[in-house]
Amino acid sequence: MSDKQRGIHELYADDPEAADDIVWGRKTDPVTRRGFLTKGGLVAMSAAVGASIPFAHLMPGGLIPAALAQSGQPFKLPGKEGLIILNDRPVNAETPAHLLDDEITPGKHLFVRNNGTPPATDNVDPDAWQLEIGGESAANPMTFTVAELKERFEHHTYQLQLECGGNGRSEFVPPASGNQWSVGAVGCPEWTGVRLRDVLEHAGIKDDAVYVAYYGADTHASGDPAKVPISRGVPMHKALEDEALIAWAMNGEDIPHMNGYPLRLVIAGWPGSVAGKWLRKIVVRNVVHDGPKMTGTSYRVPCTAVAPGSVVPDDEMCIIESMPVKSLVTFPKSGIEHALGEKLALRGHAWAGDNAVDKMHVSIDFGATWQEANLKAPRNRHAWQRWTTEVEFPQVGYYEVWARATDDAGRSQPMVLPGWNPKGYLNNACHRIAVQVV
Ligand SMILES: Nc1nc2c(c(=O)[nH]1)N[C@H]1C(S)=C(S)[C@@H](COP(=O)(O)O)O[C@H]1N2
Ligand SMILES: [Mo]
Repeated sequence: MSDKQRGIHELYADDPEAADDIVWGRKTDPVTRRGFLTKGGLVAMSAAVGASIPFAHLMPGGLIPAALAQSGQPFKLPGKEGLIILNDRPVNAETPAHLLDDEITPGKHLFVRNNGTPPATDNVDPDAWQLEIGGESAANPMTFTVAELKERFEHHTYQLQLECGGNGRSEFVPPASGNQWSVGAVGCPEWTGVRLRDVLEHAGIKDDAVYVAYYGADTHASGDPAKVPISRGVPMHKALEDEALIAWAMNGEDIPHMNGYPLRLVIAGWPGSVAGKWLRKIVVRNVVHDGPKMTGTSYRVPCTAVAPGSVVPDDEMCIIESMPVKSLVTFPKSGIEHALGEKLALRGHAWAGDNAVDKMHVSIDFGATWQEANLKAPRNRHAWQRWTTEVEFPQVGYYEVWARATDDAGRSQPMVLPGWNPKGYLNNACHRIAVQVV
């Protein structure tokens, strides 16, 4: 796994043909070294360079289009726009804060966090896709097609926020291994599906049930078919809440392939890792689920604060549940120039795991004074909340706008990095942007 952000050159430097496959789905002919673009790959590359490519069939495999190589612009994953690729195998990509400005995150701007290799697009047939319900605490194990789920259970639509537990990891000192997310492993699209609760109750939940977990159709990065890349879960009370969905649609359309097509769990407010993509199987467990990435330092943090760099005994590590209060400045983009004497309009989103956000403040003087911003109610529980305000600058120069949310339990975001933990989870320090007043 790479330690820093990967630009297109670095990605191609390692293994240009693998990079080609990841970015465009382009395969290289072993004899002629010509690249073969799939139709979708050609569309993606054309969109990225800004025009159709008449001689695409003559382009060598592994070649970075000069339009991208020279502009240094972030390159494109099919179906995604403006994302920054942090790792190529598996693909992980985050969204720059200013591209998260929409109230409802469009599919092209939703981050991608893969622990293994997604099922190949050609192998996903939504009509044949089956979801199995099992586990020792499911009274009547059963299987549903997507069509059966849609027919048998009531449909629900909620705007639900997903945030990777490691969002913000890049700031930890000493550094934590894993994808070096800055602030963009978060998004809040609108999801449509059936309630996990309705499906589980249909299958029958035994009295001894304590946990619900998932298995997806992705495969382990090692290629070993016996290994599962990730299988996580939540306690019953979280699995049975109204907003926990088995979803087939995002923003009224099919879920993007990289985000779990054709079926995924959406369980909001907890680390995104509980929201299983390419959903194949749900298990009702009579123990706390023990699948890959449930144990050790994965999605677990010291139960009480430890000194940075400590080795924490296993029995002093606790599974992350609700994510902490956090916010983003999504407008303007960091680094803008702004004219002295004009008010600067600011806006962003704030969220607080299972809680709601109660207050939002901004500062232009490195946190010495704070001004309260307007804050909207969420569309529904577990949706992020829009905040807006205006600030005025006293003279020309370099400023930072800092944003700080407070949840309904009175907890605020810290200004600096919160509690260190071995894998760098739960960094909810204030987001800041640079403004040059001229
Ligand atoms: N099957 C499967 N589900 C998964 C993952 C995965 O690798 N495989 N990654 C998880 C993690 S760690 C996160 S943060 C979210 C990310 O969802 P997204 O890629 O749609 O943004 O999916 C979760 N569900
Ligand atoms: Mo994650």
